[in-house]
Amino acid sequence: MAYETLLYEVQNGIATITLNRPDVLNAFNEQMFRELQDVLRAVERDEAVRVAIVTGAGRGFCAGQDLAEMQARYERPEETMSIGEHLRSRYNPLILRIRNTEKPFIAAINGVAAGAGCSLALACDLRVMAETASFVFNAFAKIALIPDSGSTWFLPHLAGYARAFEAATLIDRLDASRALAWGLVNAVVPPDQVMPTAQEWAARLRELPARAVGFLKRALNRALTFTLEQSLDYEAYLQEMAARTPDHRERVEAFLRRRG
Ligand code: T3D
Repeated sequence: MAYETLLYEVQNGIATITLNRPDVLNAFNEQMFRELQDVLRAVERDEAVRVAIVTGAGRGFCAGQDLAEMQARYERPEETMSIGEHLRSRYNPLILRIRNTEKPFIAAINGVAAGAGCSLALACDLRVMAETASFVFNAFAKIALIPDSGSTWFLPHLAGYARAFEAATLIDRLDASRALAWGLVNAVVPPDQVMPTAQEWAARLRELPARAVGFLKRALNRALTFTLEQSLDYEAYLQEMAARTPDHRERVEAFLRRRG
């Protein structure tokens, strides 16, 4: 299927989703929500897809909500939904789909990420960032909103409360080196190495047993809100299922064969 606001391709088990509205730094509009939901469903359902990469076309990763479209909504309030409804029906399902699918997502942050564009990056399981890229969390504050689409949750979990508060208020451009130091990204590389690095990670993830990676993702996500007791119990539950996969037995046998 051809999309207008994004590019989607699957090669050797790796899906690449490129947000493609470069003139507005890949800001989200209504069409992009529809198309993104569609490709996220495709990633989830297509058994050939093992890993997904999200990136942006041009010099930006994603500038968050398209402000021209937001303004247009305000000009015809009788026809459109409230901002709360907009978040619940557009952004939140995207974020939850990325977090809840068992397939790993990698954000290849090629350029600036602002507002909900930051949230999209933080929802992914791994992030590689260009050394020239930056996060603009205070884009929300600058238009008198609060961080949304998960940023009030992701930021303190990844960077701690004080840094989350600082990022959301005082920092105009959180550069790549600070993002790395704060644990917001896994690696910072020269701009021309962003996609190759994401692809290399994706290729390595693709070689791991898919169910085990999926169970890991579920366990780590739950651990963020669980007690130790709950995590121990959930690990035991998921491990039962992991141990029943053919991959587990085969890999144990293969290990022993190599030794024997
Ligand atoms: O609707 C709801 O449900 C609520 C959800 C809210 C979620 C949110 O994301 S709220 C936050 C929305 N995003 C922003 O406020 C970011 C606005 N953009 C910026 O602050 C800056 O553009 C950046 C810091 C991201 C980058 O700055 P810079 O100097 O590198 O680029 P620029 O010149 O400002 O932008 C380049 C073009 O992109 C420019 O268009 P032009 O002049 O070349 O024709 C600019 O207008 C356009 N652009 C950038 N961001 C947006 C945008 N157009 C529409 N919406 C944008 N968000």
